[in-house]
This record gives sequence, structure tokens and C-alpha cells, in this order.
Amino acid sequence: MPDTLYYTPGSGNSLKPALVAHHTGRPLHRVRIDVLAGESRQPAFLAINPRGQLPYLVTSDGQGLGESNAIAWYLAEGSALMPAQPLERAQAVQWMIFEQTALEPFISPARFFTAILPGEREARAAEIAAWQAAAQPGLARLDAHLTGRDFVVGRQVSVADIAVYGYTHLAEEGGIGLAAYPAVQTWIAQVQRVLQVPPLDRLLPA
Ligand SMILES: N[C@@H](CCC(=O)N[C@@H](CS)C(=O)NCC(=O)O)C(=O)O
Repeated sequence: MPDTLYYTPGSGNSLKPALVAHHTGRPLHRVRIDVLAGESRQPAFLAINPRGQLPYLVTSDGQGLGESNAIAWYLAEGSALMPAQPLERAQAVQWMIFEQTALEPFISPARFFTAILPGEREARAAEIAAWQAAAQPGLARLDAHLTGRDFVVGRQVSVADIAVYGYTHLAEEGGIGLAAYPAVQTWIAQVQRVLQVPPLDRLLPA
């Protein structure tokens, strides 16, 4: 029996493990939990993940794993997505932590209240503007890093690219333009080409 990925549709965090499995061909049983419908806070899901967050993985032998980047890492083990050298593996961890601290906390809510729940856009205009502004230093840092590079770590696509791609490629849906970050734009196109990334709703069926 394959591992089970609990995901919520449209999420850049849920995208990461689904994209790893898509690229490696690793079988993955996917179960949809609709955050918008409140399913992530229902007793049935809290019994599986008491933290109530998606994505969440339950391995074939029943062990649980939370955090999108940890799940992506676990699923990438043994594949070409895992950097071979110890320093590059550590750099991958570094950029995955960067993604969770400098990009995702700002891009994700800006996009959520702009594109996923647009009814809240007006009421949250000030917060959205603050998230949009807060994403800029991280994007500038990423752009500087990617200038002259094809990938986040080393010379080939890795799990770090998938982690950073998760929300960065959705920034414009949160009103965070990427025109000022040409290296980020080039890298997004490169990741999409190399991984042949399918549409989000194919990886995470609604
Ligand atoms: N740091 C976590 C964040 C997970 C997260 O915020 N998930 C959202 C969906 S993208 C969620 O489950 N929200 C519903 C809730 O917290 O009730 C990760 O990377 O997995």
C-alpha cells in the first residue's frame, strides 16, 4: 500500500509533496481535505493530524509526518531530487527553511485573501498590503541568489527547487508582481520545463 497524502486543493504547500511524487513516479494515495469547507478542523481529520494542517502524510505503516517541506524531503529520499553531496543537502535544508520563513508566511496569506477568498479582500486590504511588502526582501534575496544559476542548489533540479517553487510561482495571484525579479521568473519557467509541472488542479484535484 502506498503512503497517503492528505492535501487541500489549490495550496502551494500541498503542491510540494504532490510534485515530488509526480516527478519521481512514487505511488501516493491522495486524500482531499477541504480547508475552506472546514474539514481540516473536523474530529475525523484531527484524529489523523491533531495540528489540523495540510499537507499531512501517513506512511504505509501508519506513521504521520507534517510540514510540507519535511514531507517533500521524505518523498524525495533515494531519488535524483535529493542532492548527492552533504553540503548541497544542507544548502537544500537552508533554502527550505528560508522558504518557510521569508516567502511562504507572506505570499500564502496575500494570495489566500486575494485569489482563494476574494470576498475578504477589502476587509483585509491593510494586512494584504503588509504581506505583499513583507515578501519583497525574500524575493530580492532569492533573485540575487538565482542570478547566474539554473537551480536553487547545485547544478540540477532538487527538492529545494520544489519547496521554493511551491508559493513563489503563485506570488502574482497574491498581487505580488515578479517583474522586478527576472532571475526568479526565469527560474520558475525552468522548473516548470524541467519537471513538466502539470496544472495545480491535476496534482491536487478539487
Ligand atoms: N508550515 C506548514 C503550513 C501548512 C499550512 O499553513 N497549511 C494550510 C493550507 S496551505 C492549512 O492547513 N490551513 C488550515 C488550517 O490551518 O486550519 C507547511 O509547510 O506544511
